[in-house]
Amino acid sequence: MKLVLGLGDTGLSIARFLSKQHIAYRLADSRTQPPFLSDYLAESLGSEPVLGDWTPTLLNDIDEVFISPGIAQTQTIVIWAREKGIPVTSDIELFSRYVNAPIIGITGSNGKSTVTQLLGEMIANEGKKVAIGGNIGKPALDCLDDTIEYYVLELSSYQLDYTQNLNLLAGVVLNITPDHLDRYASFDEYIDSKLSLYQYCQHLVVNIDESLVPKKASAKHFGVDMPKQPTDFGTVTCHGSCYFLKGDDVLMYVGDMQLIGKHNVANVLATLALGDQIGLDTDSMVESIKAFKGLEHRLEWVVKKQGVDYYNDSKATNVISTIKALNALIDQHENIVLIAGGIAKQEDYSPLFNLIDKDVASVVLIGQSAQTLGAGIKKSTVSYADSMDEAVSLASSMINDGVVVLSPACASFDMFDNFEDRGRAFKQAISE
Ligand code: UMA
Ligand code: ADP
Repeated sequence: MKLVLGLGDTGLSIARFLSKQHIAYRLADSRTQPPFLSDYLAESLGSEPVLGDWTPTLLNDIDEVFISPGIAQTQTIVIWAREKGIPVTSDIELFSRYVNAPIIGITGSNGKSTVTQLLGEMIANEGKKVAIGGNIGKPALDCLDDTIEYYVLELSSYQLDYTQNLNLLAGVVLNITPDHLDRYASFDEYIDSKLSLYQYCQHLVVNIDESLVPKKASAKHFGVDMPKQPTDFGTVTCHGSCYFLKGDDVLMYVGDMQLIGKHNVANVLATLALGDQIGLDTDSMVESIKAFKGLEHRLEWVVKKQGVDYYNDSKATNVISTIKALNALIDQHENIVLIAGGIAKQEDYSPLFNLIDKDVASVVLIGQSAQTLGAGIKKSTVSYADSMDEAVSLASSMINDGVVVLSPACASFDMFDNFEDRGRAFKQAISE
């Protein structure tokens, strides 16, 4: 019998899949009210789930554990299973055992969802049937369908940690910066987790600007400078205008894409390199880039109101993503008011504080880290708010023309269900 751990999106998708395959399983969740309990019961998927603290008896008669990515490897149930020699497997590996179309895997600390979505749109633009899933939101097993020609999967380090076998047609580790350090014993362990993706790839895509990713002779490279090989992707700036290049060939004017910021230039280059590795047509990829509006909550332009542009970057949950967002906006606007805060991660916030002190007029801080973050900002004006409504109202009162951006550099769970909920609260507050 199998043991399914967790009854969130992943656990529910595994339960549905195993039930369909008539594979016997027990399901357990350490929470007494897991998110999808009512769906699981309503669909009569399996036996009564075991809820509450993990117990060793959960492993009786079990030959494999299928685990949700949110359950850390340090949890007792994982330790007990490993002591008994029972394999602990991700939904991604289970998916790969049944899939019969090529998979492209995308990981990295930031930019995964943007690259996953854009690559999916490029493949669809060539008239191919494509499914987009994984950490981006739709569990991989929910995407399984015999008519699909390509799967594009966003893979988190948590999913990679529980994966031992996977066959990827192509894959990329976009970048590596400190994140999720509460889950890893060291930054090196997190780096190894991300880099593990490459061992599963037939075709590799490597970011030459990322020093933590080893260069590989067989890989296709991308980076913001002029490409060194005719098959690599990069950019060139000519009379102040920047262009995407493949080798020496000019593909398009960077200003023709709707996304903003240098980080998105890197994301687009990575996507071009992946598309090229799987044989997509260059002109068609360029069309897709021009049409791509970006994803909600990622430096998303919301509205211009009384001379102020509002941007929702709620997905920025770490320092580097907020730095990238600010740099993109600083390039275009003089006055910036930043709304940030939430649950701070175990990382060094000083590069963000320095950038704020240099280029951001005012900051409004929310959430449990507000006072700690406020103490690090020395020059810019700092205000505090207890709710998103108050934060937006304060921010709007501070500026007549320029930008108000929500880019928290923190997780959202102290005040919101998730980053989407936080982004929606921001947009709602603006509309009021
Ligand atoms: N949990 C328990 N007990 C359990 C099971 C889970 O306490 O028995 C807790 C976990 O510790 C965690 C939370 O519940 O805090 C949710 O974990 P989960 O694994 O049940 O989450 P799912 O609903 O299955 O969603 C997961 C991904 N979540 C995580 O990795 C935390 C989703 O990524 C992903 O979209 C979904 O699978 C489909 O593949 C979200 C995420 O935040 C967006 N990912 C992290 C990120 O992007 O930074 C890695
Ligand atoms: P992920 O799925 O890895 O979290 P997203 O594409 O959803 O990545 O973007 C998350 C956040 O990170 C956004 O707020 C965005 O502004 C920022 N970001 C996107 N791409 C990059 C990048 N290449 N480097 C740094 N930050 C980025």
